[in-house]
Amino acid sequence: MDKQELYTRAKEAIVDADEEKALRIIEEAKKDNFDLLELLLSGFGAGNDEIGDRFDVGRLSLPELIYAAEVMKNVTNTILQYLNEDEERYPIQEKKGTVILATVAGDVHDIGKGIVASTLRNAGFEVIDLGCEVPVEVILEKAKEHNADIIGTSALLTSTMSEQKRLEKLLTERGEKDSFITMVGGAPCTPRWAKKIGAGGYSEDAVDAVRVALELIKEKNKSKE
Ligand code: B12
Repeated sequence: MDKQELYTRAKEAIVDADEEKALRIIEEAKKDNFDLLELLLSGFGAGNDEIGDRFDVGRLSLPELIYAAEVMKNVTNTILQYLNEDEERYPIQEKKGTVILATVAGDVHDIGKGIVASTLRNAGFEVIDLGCEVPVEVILEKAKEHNADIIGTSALLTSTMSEQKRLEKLLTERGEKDSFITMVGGAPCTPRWAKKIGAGGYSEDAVDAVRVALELIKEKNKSKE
């Protein structure tokens, strides 16, 4: 099957909130040995963008958005489960470090964070996923408890991005800025935003998140020498 055709069908399945079709596409892709992570991000992900845009311009109601998002969440979980079982493509790695991940307070969007958790785990990080709507104070407390190397926060709403800034401020106030590497992500975040608030890193997607995390850990270990 043609990759582009597969991605178009994946996008349509999310836009139509057709879970049966979506799961069928995953099985077909698996059988034909397509990269399931890429299918998730570029195929089904494009459907997610489309429903977001339709919601934005009033072509989709909130219940419709919720319904389609539920399909996307199940699709994501199915693919992540397959990826976690795929030891050939993702062999067990030596431990690279510990990451605390959370979606910030006031924000329930957790699909993207879940994907980032999975790619980081497959790359050898121990990931403690605190879920969504997590206050920065709790994030910091957990980071200390687990002696984390990296704190990654996800924000999908322009109104909740300020929590990422609050985390940096809290770290500075407590004199703990050098204790943790911070990474920010979520659709409204940009490298500029990360720089502005003083976060250690930013990445646009779950694949790049691994590259950035590995780089930052390497830098941290070098500065310890
Ligand atoms: C699905 C969805 C929902 C679902 C969420 C379900 C869930 N469990 O996550 C539901 C229906 C619940 C929902 C609710 C709402 N939503 Co909504 N939602 C979306 C939608 C369509 C997709 C988000 C998504 O899952 N994307 C797919 C994932 C894979 O992408 P991602 O999250 O960006 O993650 C990737 C990267 O950003 C990065 N990444 C993510 N996190 C992190 C973290 C780190 C550390 C790193 C390094 C990288 C990283 O890697 C990920 C994988 O590649 C977006 C539109 C869009 N295109 O973003 C709107 C959107 C985010 N929602 C929006 C709105 C307005 C809302 C509501 C306020 C609607 C309402 N009136 O109630 C509520 C808010 C509820 C709340 N308090 O949080 C707006 C936000 C507008 C704004 N500028 O703030 C958007 C942009 C839609 C729009 N165009 O209007 N939503």
